[in-house]
Amino acid sequence: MTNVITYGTFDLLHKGHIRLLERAASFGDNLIVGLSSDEFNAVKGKKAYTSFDDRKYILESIKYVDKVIPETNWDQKIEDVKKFNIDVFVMGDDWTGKFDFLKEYCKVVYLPRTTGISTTKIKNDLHN
Ligand code: C2G
Repeated sequence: MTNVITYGTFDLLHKGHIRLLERAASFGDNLIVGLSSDEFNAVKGKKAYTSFDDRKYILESIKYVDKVIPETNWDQKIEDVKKFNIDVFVMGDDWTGKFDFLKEYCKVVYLPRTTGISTTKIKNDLHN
């Protein structure tokens, strides 16, 4: 069994998120999502509209997602890769290079982001 992991906030879920999850899932048999906690979002300088519990509930309903774990800090990835026997780590290419330290433990893949959509764009468009 090939295990895949990715991380994110996944707020105001949109096509870009789903396409990332779909492509990440295609690299293996199980996809685990490290979902940023509300507290960790504050560390990332983000404030999600939807609570962690509700974002978790939504992600767990997606057919590409097998397990959702909390992401509470920047430093848990190596431990997660070992704990869940991860073979492939996947992120959007806005993170290219940032997680290359994981190459010692698993395959690291950065996928092209979906253009034209983002949570920030949704918020801005709705505000204006
Ligand atoms: N994404 C994408 N296309 C978009 C928007 C997002 O492919 N139009 C991808 C991002 O590149 C990321 C994932 O969807 O891989 C989740 O995006 P965010 O929720 O914005 O995640 P982020 O805040 O970047 O958190 O430790 C890693 C961080 O938790 C990543």
